[in-house]
Amino acid sequence: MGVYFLLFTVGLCWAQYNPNTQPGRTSIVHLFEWRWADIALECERYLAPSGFGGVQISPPNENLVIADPSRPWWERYQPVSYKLCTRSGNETEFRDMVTRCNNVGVYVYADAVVNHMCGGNGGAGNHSACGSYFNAEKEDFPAVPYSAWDFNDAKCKSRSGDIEDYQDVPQVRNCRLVNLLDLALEKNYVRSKIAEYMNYLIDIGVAGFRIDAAKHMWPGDVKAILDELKDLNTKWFSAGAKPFIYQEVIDLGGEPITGSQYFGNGRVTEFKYGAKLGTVIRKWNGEKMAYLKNWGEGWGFVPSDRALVFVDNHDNQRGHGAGGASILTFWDARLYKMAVGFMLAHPYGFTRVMSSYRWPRYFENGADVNDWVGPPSNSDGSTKSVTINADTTCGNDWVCEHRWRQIRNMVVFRNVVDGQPFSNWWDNGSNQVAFGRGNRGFIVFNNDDW
Ligand code: AAO
Repeated sequence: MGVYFLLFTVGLCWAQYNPNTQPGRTSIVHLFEWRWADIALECERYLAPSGFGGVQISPPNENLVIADPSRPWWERYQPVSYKLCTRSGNETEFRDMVTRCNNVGVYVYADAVVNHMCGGNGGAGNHSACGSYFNAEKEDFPAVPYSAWDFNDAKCKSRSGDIEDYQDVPQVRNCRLVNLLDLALEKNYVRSKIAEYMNYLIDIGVAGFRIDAAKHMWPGDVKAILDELKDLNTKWFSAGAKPFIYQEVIDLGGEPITGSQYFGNGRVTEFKYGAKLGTVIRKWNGEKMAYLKNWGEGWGFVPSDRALVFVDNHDNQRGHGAGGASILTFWDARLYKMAVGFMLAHPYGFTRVMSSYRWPRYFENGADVNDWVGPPSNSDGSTKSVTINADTTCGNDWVCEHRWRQIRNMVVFRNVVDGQPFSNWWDNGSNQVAFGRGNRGFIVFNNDDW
């Protein structure tokens, strides 16, 4: 009895940190901007047989359709309602995707954009993805419904109403992130509308959530919403399973808001990971792979069981968000494979592989002027399907890093060595390193030019 009770309490405490992936499946992949129909196919034909544990999807709720620039990827981060209707697909297609992925043991993690609605200037020339009426100037979103009472304007103390100073905690959490209408999450009504949306996704069968812009919400407000969430759908998950939660908190040090403030709610995205690993693999600032011997908490990262890690994400692969120039992406394919290989071989954190599309990257004065370009699309604005070439790579400008042979094989490696200790480190004092994972795996890296 006593033992049962202990197990039960421990189980509850750890719930939201557990990715809910099937045993022996240790990574998820972000299929950025993919259509639901393509994700369903990819779960069945590739992700399940290759041992991927799950998929992070782009925000599934109705967004602002932006005309200028034309259909940027970031329009998906401007909610208009919680209807499941985007250029990735409608609700029928969403349900079909979740069912088919779940049925082959590959689970779905939704990107939850709940800190805000669309930009305050969201009217001019723009409409909503599924025709829901809204008026951004009046903060009127009848399809939820939210009205001006449900936003934070009165609480924000910055001059412009936007976040101007990341050293000012109330400002970061009460003001508008790049002019996005900031929801008043201390209101029970707003919390309940968000929980209702997330519970709708849970009922359909999702396994967890990336919480977008968590840094811009008070940890207690996030907790209040999470406390209203249901357990996962028992059609696919064991009774009492909680949604996996990972919160997007950019903490590179130097700001008063830290990742650790959010541990009570779930895991956090560890942005230092990709920034530092990129610096090491690029050999910038005198860094070398030999220094990776104490990679993980030894580098000042959050505890391993609180970390969601990645080499690049949809923001910093194109200069948004944070991490800077050191971030490695598919554009630097050789170094990128080494970085992703290291991440997947090393036991630290829960790993997310990025899967991107190619865009016409073009630098002017050090900045990519095409950082806004949306997914490969047809002339009517619809997203192109992901075609598969004879050699298993993807067509139509989908990069499909997760299908790169070295990356796919390292996803398998991580599954095989799951639970085994980091062991037998060797290095040459420079950029040749090797280590084992118990008696199950051993890996060698040579990033010296000899
Ligand atoms: C678009 C337009 C805006 C327009 C707005 C509304 O670009 O001009 O005002 O619409 O009409 C994405 C895009 C945005 C886009 C938005 C909505 O990236 O460009 O705005 O959709 O369509 C902060 C947040 C973080 C956020 C990141 C982009 O903390 O949450 O900015 N990421 C998520 C998503 C992202 C999305 C949103 C949130 C919004 O992943 O795709 O935006 O839903 C510092 C802070 C970070 C801060 C960065 C960037 O970082 O620490 O918290 O991230 O600045 O502002 C060094 C420092 C590092 C610092 C960095 C950059 O590295 O060490 O700490 O420099 O200064």
